[in-house]
Amino acid sequence: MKELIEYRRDLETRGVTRADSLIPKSDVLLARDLIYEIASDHGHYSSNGWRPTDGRFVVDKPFRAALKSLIGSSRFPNLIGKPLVSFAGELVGAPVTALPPGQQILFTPPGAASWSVPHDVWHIDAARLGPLGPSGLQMFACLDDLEPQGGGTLVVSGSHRLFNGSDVIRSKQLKRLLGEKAYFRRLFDSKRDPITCLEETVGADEHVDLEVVELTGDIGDVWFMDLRALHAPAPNASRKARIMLTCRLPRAAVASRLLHPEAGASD
Ligand SMILES: O=C(O)CCC(=O)C(=O)O
Repeated sequence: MKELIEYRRDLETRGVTRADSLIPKSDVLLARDLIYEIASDHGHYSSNGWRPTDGRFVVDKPFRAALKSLIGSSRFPNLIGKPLVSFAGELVGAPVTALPPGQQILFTPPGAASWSVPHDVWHIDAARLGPLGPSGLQMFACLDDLEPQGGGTLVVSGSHRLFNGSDVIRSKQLKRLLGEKAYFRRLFDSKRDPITCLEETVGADEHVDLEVVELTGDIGDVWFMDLRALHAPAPNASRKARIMLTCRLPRAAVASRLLHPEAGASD
């Protein structure tokens, strides 16, 4: 484990940090095996491995519904327990709370013909809160080993530091503002050459270093991302499914405002 100060420095400068082996392996294996079981019932997984799917980020509806009901069932362990929530609070420097619906499974089947940085699915999940300051964190836990180009979420490191003025800014509006900057104009350009190597994404806007970071890691590792950071799903060009668990962990003081960002915006 790194020192708390190092995680905090990463979050401040880059908007993402990874805490290795944060969730006990026995809990993660329990969750992972339940997902494998459902995947196997739905024909996605067998003794031959994972069945490839050639669509982009596609998961069939019955399987998606089965995952949703699994996570809502008492069989599935709560991986966002007190120790993790209080660790996230220490990273933020204020109490955080798990935003409904709590823990969610992110699943991407393998089989994408190629891997490249998308141009069109970048977003933030919750509006920027202007004068209320940073909203908190989103966590992404690896429920299985996750290699590069294996479907891990992509984050523009440094993007959380841009456009933190006095206004509430929603995702669409933020993308429009960012799109006026050269770095993001290229990232969002549907006609650009495919970016297949993350080194090609290293850049800057004024004094903010920018770079696309791919969330990869070993089973039990947990990424924390500043909720203001621009991020996107990615194709899975590996031979195994991408299985992560996510949960939004806003500062308790602004959690209700995140759900209703315009309420009291002029307070
Ligand atoms: O990796 C993914 O599937 C994307 C996750 C995402 O965009 C989100 O949770 O908001």
